[in-house]
Amino acid sequence: MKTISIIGSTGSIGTQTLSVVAEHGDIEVCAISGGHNIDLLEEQIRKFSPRLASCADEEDAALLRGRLSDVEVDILSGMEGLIAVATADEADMVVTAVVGMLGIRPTVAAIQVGKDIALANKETLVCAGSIIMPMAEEYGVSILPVDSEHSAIFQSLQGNSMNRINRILLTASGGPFRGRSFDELSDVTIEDALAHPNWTMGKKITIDSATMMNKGLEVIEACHLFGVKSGNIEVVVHPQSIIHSAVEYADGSVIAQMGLADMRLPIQYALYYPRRRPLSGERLDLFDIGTLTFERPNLETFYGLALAFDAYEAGGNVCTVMNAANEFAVNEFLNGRIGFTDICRMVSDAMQDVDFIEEPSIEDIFETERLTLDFCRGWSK
Ligand code: MN3
Repeated sequence: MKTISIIGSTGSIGTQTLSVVAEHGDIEVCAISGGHNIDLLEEQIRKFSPRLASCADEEDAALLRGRLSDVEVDILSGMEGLIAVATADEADMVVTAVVGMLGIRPTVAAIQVGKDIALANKETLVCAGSIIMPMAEEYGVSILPVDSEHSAIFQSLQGNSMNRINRILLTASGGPFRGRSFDELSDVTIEDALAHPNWTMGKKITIDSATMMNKGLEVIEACHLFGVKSGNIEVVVHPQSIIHSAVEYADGSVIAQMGLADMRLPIQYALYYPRRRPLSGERLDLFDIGTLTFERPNLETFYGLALAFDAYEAGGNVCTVMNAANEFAVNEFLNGRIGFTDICRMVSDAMQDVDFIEEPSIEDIFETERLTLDFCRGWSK
């Protein structure tokens, strides 16, 4: 029986991971961590019986210990708790489903004790990919992508270990603002930006999809995961979200993975790799879909995507600056403090301002984050 731990169990990917686990009943969950939603965390602990759980702060942890006095479970909090969950002895694999740079330290800790990683936390690779990937190799751990596009690429690579990737076609839905000009986005509301046409996801990634910064982060994630240069990645806007991405080989053959937009599929593929298991739910009906369409992304409207290509090409700590500024700006937007188009403006300005470090260590990455957040707090249009 496989045993997993999950950091970020109460979020969108975390809850869907647990629903896959519940559907099959042959994976044990030894440790989970959540944020502030302790009602859901309590429910998950009662249902999945992990021996260790963690939440965001000590106040919540104390509350949870009281509520769960009838259950045998250790409850920790904060970064210490996250790392304890990520390195739990019995776990063969850690699902990293937290949002943001919060995932870096626990992911590093998990790799260093030899856990395979089902990676849903793309910010870790965006900021620290050049440290994480060689480290994974050194410790002999597999990094299995959970992001739907990267899972599609990974699935399209099966049986092709002898073949070089010519090009990756990274598909994007285009989000709720596809077809608009940059100026038309200046007064969109939080509700408009949260209305994603195809996928139900957490708030941060939904806003990232509306700016297409998400696709930018995914370009960088793909570069690290699959060892390609950004010049070998083509972003293809595909509004139906049926082709989840594709790989082109030397002979011009393009292998794609298709399916309905259901995150449980890439989650399950990572959990059971290389085996495929039955999964409940609707099946893809091509007659029902009828037409698949493709467009080039508009890099003027969605210049978050252009910024990500720039950041990757600049290298060093620039992706960290971009990511940290974006995390801050998205939060500011969600709290009504800045407008939608300010998100990419702030990110772009931060990328100009923060000092360049050629080969950042993990500590340099956090220092870069700190400097970037300082800059963003003082930012004005
Ligand atoms: Mn994705």
